[in-house]
Amino acid sequence: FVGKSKTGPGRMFELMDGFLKNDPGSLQKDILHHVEYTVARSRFSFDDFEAYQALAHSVRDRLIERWHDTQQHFKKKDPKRLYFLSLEFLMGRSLSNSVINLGIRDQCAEALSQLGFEYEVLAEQEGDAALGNGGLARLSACQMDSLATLDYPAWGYGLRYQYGLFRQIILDGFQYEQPDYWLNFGNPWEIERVHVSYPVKFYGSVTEEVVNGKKCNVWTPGETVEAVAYDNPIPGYGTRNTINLRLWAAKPSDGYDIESYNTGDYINAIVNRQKAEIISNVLYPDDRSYQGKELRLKQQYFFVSASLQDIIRRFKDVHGNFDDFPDKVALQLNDTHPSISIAELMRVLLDEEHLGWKKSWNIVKQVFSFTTHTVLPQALEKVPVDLFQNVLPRHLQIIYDINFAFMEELKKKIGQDYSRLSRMSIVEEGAVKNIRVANLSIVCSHTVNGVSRAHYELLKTRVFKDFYELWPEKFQYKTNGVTQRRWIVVSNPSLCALISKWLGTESWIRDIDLLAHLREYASNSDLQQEWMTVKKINKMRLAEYIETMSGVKVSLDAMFDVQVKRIHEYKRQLLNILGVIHRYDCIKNMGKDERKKVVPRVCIIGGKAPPGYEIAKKIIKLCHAVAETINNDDDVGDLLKLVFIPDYNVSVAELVIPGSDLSQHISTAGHEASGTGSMKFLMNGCLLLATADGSTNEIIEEIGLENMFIFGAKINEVPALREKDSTIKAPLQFVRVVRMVRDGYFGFKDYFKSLCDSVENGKDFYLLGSDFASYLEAQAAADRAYVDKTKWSEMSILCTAASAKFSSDRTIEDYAEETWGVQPCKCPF
Ligand code: GPQ
Repeated sequence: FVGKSKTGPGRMFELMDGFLKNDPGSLQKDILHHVEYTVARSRFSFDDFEAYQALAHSVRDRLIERWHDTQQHFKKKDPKRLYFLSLEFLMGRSLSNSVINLGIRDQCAEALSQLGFEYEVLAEQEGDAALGNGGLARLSACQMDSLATLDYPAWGYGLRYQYGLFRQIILDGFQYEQPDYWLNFGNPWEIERVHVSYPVKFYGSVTEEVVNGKKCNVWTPGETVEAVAYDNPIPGYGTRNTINLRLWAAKPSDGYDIESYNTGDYINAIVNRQKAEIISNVLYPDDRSYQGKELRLKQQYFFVSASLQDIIRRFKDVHGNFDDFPDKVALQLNDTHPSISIAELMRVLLDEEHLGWKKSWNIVKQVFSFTTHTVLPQALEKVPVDLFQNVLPRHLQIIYDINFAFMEELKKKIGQDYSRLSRMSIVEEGAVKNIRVANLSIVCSHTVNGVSRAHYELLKTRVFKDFYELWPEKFQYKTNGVTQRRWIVVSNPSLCALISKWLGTESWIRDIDLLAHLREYASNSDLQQEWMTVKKINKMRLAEYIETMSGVKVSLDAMFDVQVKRIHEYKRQLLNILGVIHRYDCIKNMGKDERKKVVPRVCIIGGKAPPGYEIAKKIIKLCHAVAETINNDDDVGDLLKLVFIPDYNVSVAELVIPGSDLSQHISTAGHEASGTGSMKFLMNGCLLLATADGSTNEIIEEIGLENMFIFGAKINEVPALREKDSTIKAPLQFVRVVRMVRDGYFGFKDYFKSLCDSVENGKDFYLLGSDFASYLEAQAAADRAYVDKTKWSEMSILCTAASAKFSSDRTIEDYAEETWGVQPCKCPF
């Protein structure tokens, strides 16, 4: 930056007065500047929210500097870039995370305190960015943090929904959904790029034409919508690298419809243009059940088309032809949601770049990698062919051509095995013809990843068995991970300080393997005492929150037992509630002396039910009905409380997880692809009560069965148990607690009938009955362990020490090396 020209970057830099400074005094000046000129409030009078806005803008300025330098550096080096395509990113709040990653938290706190504000109070002013549903979306967010921290030249691409995931309102114990118009109060973390915009086309028809003496398919689209970029800087920790999450918003296109103007229908013409914005209006709240809706397909194509135009433009800025494309571009498909990008890239190379089929296909099959996040068949997307034909006629043709070539190749390998051919075909035949998006993704990607080892085994042996047998080398797994920056440093500052004190360094925040050294002190009574003090502080925060949200006073001496995640039958929140009823029933039947031995519990459940999922909504109501009975029973008092935490989201998780003693991950074995909540609890020294499902198997390897409470059928036992289910009887305790619900002990007898039916009379698909006895045993073991405070604190320390493997830093390094082939590209400070 030491240019000599008066107008060159050097002079510019001088005028800027160099980079922004991070001492409290400079921060204070910047904050006041933003109060006055950005927020436009007088410096004599501004409230907490306005102070938050000014602080956020001061932090954003620092992000922008780093973001510019990073992009400049990437441009200069032109490394292979990773493009992470995802329809969902669950970022939560940005302020607290940014100040940690920029290393300016304490300076900000000091600057604010001199101005009469408290940093923590301001951080609470920020609403969540909830552009995603659950685990899948939060995983994208954790991975972006790791990509930035590890200096990878990566971009995230997604949709800028105006309405994020609905807010959950509980009235009389029932869930209601309220729109989350999150942009209401502005969003200082995004930068609108009015000049970065691309037309995205839909509908229309395809005709065969001769262009330059060659037969071509020409798509004449029927609608054009403009995609405008909104950039969200993602800072790395302990590095200058700040990468970009580019989200697209739909705007009416500049081209106008002459027809309607000619008819003089000016008002309607404008109204119709406005309809374009619908595409990016709202996030679909039902993950795991694909509905085949037109709007969903349009959302998918919209963000994919804009992203690819952007990626190809960036590539072409530097490269004259497409030969190097696979060496410079890695496209990661986060589940099948962005998979239409396969057909889109093929279309661009064929119809716009005129590379011919062979060359185009050769490029396409080298750039895509696909990660699947489920084992549930209903979550595998299938798009009705009629819908496809209408919305994206040219893409459908291309998919048919890809499928034809694939079927021919397959026939050569396996012969005329028609049932296998039809199972593997991208096109599902039947009354309604469908495109199987997962099959398309597997056929066209160089790598298919599962999200845990157990998931990988299921992919190989069940879900994608045919494909595994054909291409075993394509299949891999990268066990999920979460970022310790958000899940320890941001959300549990006291634990963070304690860990750094005992390890004698803060390096573990970047180099997570160092955490394992905590093992050496796990039995040290000083550490144990300090550790449990930190837990107590976090339990206090959580108890206050519970009292404000639900009016229930809970005892800090009780074990805080938590299950927070989306409500789904396979996750078995119902098993948890039935377990609570059993505990209640036991206490009620105990004599005075027996009661003295009871370990007091606060059972905490939280999570949203997809709006159309009846049974999930009934589970929420049951939780409230049971809580009402138990919490108002003076006979039970502090021995047992049940609370439902409403509107569970990322910021609520940041409060709940550090304050938990025990957490439950109790899906029917073989149903949770990985699970990532467990990893956040583990990092925070919370013991796990879990089934041997998803990534739990790998957690067991890290920490040992003796430090966890594992129960229930194993993955390979489940199919046989299902067969047997109608003949074997569920244990008596199970029959009894279900009967209590059925008989109206907690009211709402008719309403709960179908819920009871779903686990009885041979219909217990998720095996609550057959796992019940072993669940209760695991709970009893947790009670026994909790009584021995020394033992419990040692186990808690061991949990954190064993969590290193489950950092998203490890996941991302594995992806970079084994799947994407990208190298770090560190921006000099
Ligand atoms: N997951 Cl398919 C979601 O959160 N939403 C989805 O639509 C699908 C998967 C979860 C999955 O259930 C968890 O087991 C994983 O840990 C998580 O994705 C991230 O891979």
